[in-house]
Amino acid sequence: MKRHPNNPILTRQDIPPITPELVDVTSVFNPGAVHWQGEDRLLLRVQTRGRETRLLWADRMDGSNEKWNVRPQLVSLRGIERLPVRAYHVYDPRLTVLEGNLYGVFAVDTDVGCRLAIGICRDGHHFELISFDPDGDRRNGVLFPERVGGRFLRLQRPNAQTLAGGPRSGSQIELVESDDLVTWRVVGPVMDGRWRYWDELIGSGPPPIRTHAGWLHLYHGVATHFASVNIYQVGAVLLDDSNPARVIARSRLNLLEPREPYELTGQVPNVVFPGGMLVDSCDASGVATPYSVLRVYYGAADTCVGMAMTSVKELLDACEPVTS
Ligand code: BMA
Repeated sequence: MKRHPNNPILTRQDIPPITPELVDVTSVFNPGAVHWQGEDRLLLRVQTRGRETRLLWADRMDGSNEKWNVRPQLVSLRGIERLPVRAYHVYDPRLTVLEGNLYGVFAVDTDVGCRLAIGICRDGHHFELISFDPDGDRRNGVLFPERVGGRFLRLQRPNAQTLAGGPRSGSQIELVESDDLVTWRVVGPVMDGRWRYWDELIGSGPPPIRTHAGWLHLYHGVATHFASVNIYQVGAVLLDDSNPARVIARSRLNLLEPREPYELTGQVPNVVFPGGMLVDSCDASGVATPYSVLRVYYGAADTCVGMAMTSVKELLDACEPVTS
């Protein structure tokens, strides 16, 4: 993947003050991305000096320079305040347009662990809560952009492991399905981390996109280096078109790793964390072609936002067949 020359494309200096909520913020990172009603948008995770999490929209200002205008209005996930558990942080949004509606899948930090929530954006700004996992510690939930076999599908990562220092993570991505986007049942495991290599712990990146070869999906992998340091990188996987629980091919190498100073140093060092991807063009049936250009938006060191470009062909070429 090729980093944009203007990286990092968004830093804390780009966040407009919203008194008293957002003044002199600490960081902006891990955005979701979407092409919605003719416009490109990012949904930014912003952290205050109180380590509170806020969400803000950014609208693209021009085609190629990666200049974004951050809206000076907080984004809410309405309904979260009515839950029986207290939600402290709503973060790492993944955005999907599905049957004409814009949805966000959010990680929610609560007293009882991390939960996945889905919101629908009806007014173009805020989200309304439509689904909240009552139990099960999970993160990195992403909705498929269409039904498969008549069902809605989501990838997610159960947090089954505790990292040195406390945070819960996991080494398996699983597929779940739903008839109504509200309640979800497990279909089965999709892929596991590869212990001792770049992707020991894993989690979905941006929502998968449909190509003629299958569902193309970016994920993040964490190398734990014998619990001495966590290095977050990006790789790709190709899932079967009609049975996305089946992996067809997967990248052996990572395709983006922390190398630039703003990725190596920051609040959490050595992190590139992909959450959003914009596809420049699709064919007449809405399927990405080999030459579709992909813009990948990622959090760098939990401090700022970077963009790296690639194409469907480059990602497919990087994936090696998986036999099982
Ligand atoms: C993960 C999540 C991400 C974060 C990453 C690196 O577990 O918390 O939001 O970017 O760790 O700190």
